[in-house]
Amino acid sequence: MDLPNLSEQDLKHGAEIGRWISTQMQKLAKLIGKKNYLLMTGMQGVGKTDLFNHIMGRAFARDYVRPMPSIYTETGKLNRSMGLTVIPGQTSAPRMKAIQDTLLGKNPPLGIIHVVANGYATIRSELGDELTTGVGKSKTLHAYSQSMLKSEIEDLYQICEWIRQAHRTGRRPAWVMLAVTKCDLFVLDPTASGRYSPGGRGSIPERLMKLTNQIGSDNFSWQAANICSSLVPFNWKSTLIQSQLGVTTRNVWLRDLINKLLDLSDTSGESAWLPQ
Ligand SMILES: Nc1nc2c(ncn2[C@@H]2O[C@H](COP(=O)(O)OP(=O)(O)OP(=O)(O)O)[C@@H](O)[C@H]2O)c(=O)[nH]1
Ligand SMILES: [Mg+2]
Repeated sequence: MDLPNLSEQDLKHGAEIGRWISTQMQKLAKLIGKKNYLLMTGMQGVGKTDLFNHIMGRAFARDYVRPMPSIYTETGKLNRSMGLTVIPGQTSAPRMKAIQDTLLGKNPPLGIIHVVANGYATIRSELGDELTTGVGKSKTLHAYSQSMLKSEIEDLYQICEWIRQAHRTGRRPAWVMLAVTKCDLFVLDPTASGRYSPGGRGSIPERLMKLTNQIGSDNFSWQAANICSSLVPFNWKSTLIQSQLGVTTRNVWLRDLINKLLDLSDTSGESAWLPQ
């Protein structure tokens, strides 16, 4: 087989991706030994790590620093018998491969928490060229969020397809919790709830309904929950959106989400950390 002509830089980049895949796979291999876990998915910058840190209680530490883009899988325990694993939302192929391998592997998760953010996914300047290409070229917040919404739909469609395939050989994942995060930024937007709620009409609820019909409602269900984590402003170019919710609402929503996850996991008798 002829090897392609690779530059020094290509080789360095390839080695980085290779190391990433190998770490990912080692973590996934460990997971195979753990029977019960939930998987958190969602595209880059939607707020997975921040939500994970809030669910785990880590975000309530005084010295909590809001997350940078994740490179590695993040893992924790929802309670004594239920793990929680977050797959980083990098746009690259290794991320999709990690999700595919987890869902179609020997030990798929019991349920999926799929995080969406109504088009408010964050692009970080640390990622350099993302700001000058694709969605990064959007001139207005409206154009930016429309583009991000389109990506959210594509992302969920792919995951739905893998869930369907996973059910050909087993019964997991048994449910999807659509975590509609960053709600503090769009709580007053009347179109947002219809976009995600089970009774709503939009590509996302329609795709999840279709998935339920494909798999059968005895074996699969989905629901949506409004949620938020760090209550910080969002800005795109010259438009700034302020956070419109307080910590009390945030904590109530968070507690409700944790309880729902425990109920769905059928481990509600055991107490997890709960915000007051
Ligand atoms: N206003 C507001 N900002 C949030 C919320 N959740 C997350 N953010 C911010 O959104 C940015 C991205 O959050 P992350 O949790 O790092 O996103 P991620 O999905 O883990 O991103 P990757 O690691 O790149 O996949 C951070 O600056 C967060 O502080 C939220 O509920 N409300
Ligand atoms: Mg992250």
